[in-house]
Amino acid sequence: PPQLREGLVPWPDDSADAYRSAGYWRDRPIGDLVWEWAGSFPERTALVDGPTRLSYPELARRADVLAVRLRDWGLGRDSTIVVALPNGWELVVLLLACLRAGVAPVMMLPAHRDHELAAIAERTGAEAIAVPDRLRSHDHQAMARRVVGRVPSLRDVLVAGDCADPGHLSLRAAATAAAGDEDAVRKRRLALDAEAPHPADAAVFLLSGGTTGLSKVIARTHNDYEYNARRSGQVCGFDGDTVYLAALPAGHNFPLACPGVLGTLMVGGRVVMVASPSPSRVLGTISRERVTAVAAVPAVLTRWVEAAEADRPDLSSLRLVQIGGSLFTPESYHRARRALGCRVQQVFGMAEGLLCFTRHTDPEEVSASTQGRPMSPHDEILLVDEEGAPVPPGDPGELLVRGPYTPRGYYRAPEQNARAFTADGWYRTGDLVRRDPSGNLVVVGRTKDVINRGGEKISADEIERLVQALDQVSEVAVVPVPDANLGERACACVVLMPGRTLTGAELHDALAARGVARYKIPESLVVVDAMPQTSVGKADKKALVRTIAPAPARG
Ligand code: J2J
Repeated sequence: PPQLREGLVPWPDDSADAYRSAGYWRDRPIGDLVWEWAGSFPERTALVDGPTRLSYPELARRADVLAVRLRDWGLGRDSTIVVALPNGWELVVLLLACLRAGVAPVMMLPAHRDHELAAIAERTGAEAIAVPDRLRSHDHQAMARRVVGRVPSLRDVLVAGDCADPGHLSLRAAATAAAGDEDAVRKRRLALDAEAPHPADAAVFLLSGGTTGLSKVIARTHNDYEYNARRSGQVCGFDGDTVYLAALPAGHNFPLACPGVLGTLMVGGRVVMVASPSPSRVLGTISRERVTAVAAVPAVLTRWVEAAEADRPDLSSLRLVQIGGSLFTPESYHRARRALGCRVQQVFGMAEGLLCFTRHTDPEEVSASTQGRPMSPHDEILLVDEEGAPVPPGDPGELLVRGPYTPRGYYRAPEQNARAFTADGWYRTGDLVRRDPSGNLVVVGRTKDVINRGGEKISADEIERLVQALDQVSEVAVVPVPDANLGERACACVVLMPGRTLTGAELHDALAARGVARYKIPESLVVVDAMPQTSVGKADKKALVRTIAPAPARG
């Protein structure tokens, strides 16, 4: 039997047994399902990307052809590849090929740059990196080449799109190579089945929103991630008539499997991929492809709602808009309901596992003002105070969670695990939550030091380390400031070295030159004479936030 990767933190046996006997864990690699879908839905379209339309059997054939090619390229059951592709059919075929071959993809974003790609490739020991050719004037191939030069484990660059460098491998050519006759297809399938990965092994790696400078990676196993997609599909009413639009970057857990792409394919629905969540692209695609379900973060949804109010596009096919990732107000909820004319579902989720959804049976008020409740009967949640003691009912507390799709530790990160997980395996979410009388959760704040920029999480510590390294800077603290469009954005507060200066533009250029993803670069800079300190001698971020964004005077 295949070995599990080292560095995974397994669930204890008694929990694993309980999840198996409840039918959550099925002990089948997700890649097995690809041919099951092809058998169950031989006539249906699985995937749409512009003019490309792939049936379920075609998707299965392409996944297998590419899986064998991955094997030829030396990638197998122990391998990891970094995937930083935009939404498109190549991303889905590569994901399924990886699941077939047992190669674990690290789901990253096309917005990531040298700094993030190198750190994650290093942490996971990735052997290859998959990138687009160019995107919005950025040369991803050249970037990938630089990253390969920096990270010893990295060997190959896989390119979706035009493969300019003869040393790089063309994903498109590999995935569209002829599958051969029925016999060839069957032989290939059997060969891959014979070397299927272990269902308790990592199926995909997801990035954590991150609270410390070291990037954390979450290993989601075949068992737990299949259940994640299947159960969320049940809760959200996905079925063969579902046409799911993947508009958020599919490297995110939400559009990938909550229920997302995987949850749609599992039930014979149709996935439509768009490479950008721009309102014109999204609303036009909804009308044209008769989309029934889509996920968004509040900052993105606001733009869709504004465009829908202005242009009155045909959204009659739409039945469900899922909204999650950052704070969503009841006002925004009601406005979206009116403008989109369909069900709006709040989702409070995390790449670490736990998913909470409002249900279609909930009263309107609950759907508008809560972030839902856990999807699995076996999700255990606990709200605790600063000492770790349970809070009285109705009071806010830090949310701790355990369950059948919430792993018990990060991958290869024992030190961080000691902090992020309790001794008995609870994951500390860093979210402050209260339970309302309906039993649903309301997110009221957080204890973790992150900036939630329109749903993208930025680790304050990670950016502080980068800014601290600049010669001009003596001390730095990165804090969230309110932003009308994004909810919040990052502000760097710095104490300068004597006689030095620093402008926002210089800070931006310095971090961009280090290959930091643009969304993580602080958009504002405040120079302070001295850093306010807490009683334990750390930067007092609450005081900083008060000084840079003074509360409006009450009249
Ligand atoms: C407030 N904060 C929220 C919400 C997540 C579905 C939906 C979202 C994510 C996600 C996801 C929130 N209101 N409705 O993976 O599958 C904040 C919390 C949480 C963190 C997780 C999914 N929904 N959040 O956002 O891993 O702080 O996942 O702990 O990116 O986002 O971030 P992430």
